[in-house]
Amino acid sequence: YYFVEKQVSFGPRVISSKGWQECALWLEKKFKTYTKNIIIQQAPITTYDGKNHILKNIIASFSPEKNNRIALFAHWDSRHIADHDTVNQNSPILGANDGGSGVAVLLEIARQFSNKEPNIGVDIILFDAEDYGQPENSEYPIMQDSWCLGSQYWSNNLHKPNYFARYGILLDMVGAENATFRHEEISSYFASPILTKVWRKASNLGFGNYFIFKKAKQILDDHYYVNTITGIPTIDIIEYDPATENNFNKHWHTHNDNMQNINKNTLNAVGQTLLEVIYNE
Ligand code: AHN
Ligand code: ZN
Repeated sequence: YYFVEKQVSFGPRVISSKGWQECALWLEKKFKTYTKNIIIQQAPITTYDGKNHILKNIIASFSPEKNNRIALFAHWDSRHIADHDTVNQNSPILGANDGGSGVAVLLEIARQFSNKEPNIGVDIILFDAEDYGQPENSEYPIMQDSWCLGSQYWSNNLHKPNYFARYGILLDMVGAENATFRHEEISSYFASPILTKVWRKASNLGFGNYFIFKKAKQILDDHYYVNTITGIPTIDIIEYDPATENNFNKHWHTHNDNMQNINKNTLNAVGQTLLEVIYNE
């Protein structure tokens, strides 16, 4: 919870902004207290609005010498607009849940690993520029693959030659009260056994109210590029809300995606489940 709060304290983390720069430095510094194996991947990108930036993917590795490894992913940027809000659509959002929550859980997992190393190697990979996708009402020409620029870059330019992981887990919007996570279609297609493993573990731990054995329609997210480009079977743990029109969290891409949208029990359910999965590998 504190790690979400800290990220949000920098303000919106939109690529090239002051909040983004300061948060990147803090993330790097924080990860360095948990492992000495940090890689910052930088690359030029052009977004759908014709702007040029240098993206930063932040990678923290545990037991980098081990061949038997898994990868954990989240995006650390926040959206540059509030295109699903009714007010102030042109100002950037805090992204406490959308961005902050996944990173926070992975920071806590890194902190745990610094006390007790798992048997397998683990790479924690924070993608930049996931959320700079082209809005539906955009006046710019349609740009293909405008979302998930950091994961596209990493998938095409792995941080180590011949890098491979047995499987990957992406966290996206894992912090809201009473969130539910379902078997999303792309995850099922590429990594069904991993879904089963994680959801079973969650049930055994008493988190069956969060991890539900039901299907959800496909979501274009970072795991799509990881699966299709790298071949690392990767699932997406992402909130599915049957009550909203888009089935995302009700505060998705609005200014209400702030600390009030964050719940400690949900963060705990996700973090504890991942730790149990990883320490049992
Ligand atoms: C689309 O809206 C196309 N994908 C959702 C990916 C996303 C945005 N996750 C968080 N913010
Ligand atoms: Zn988003």
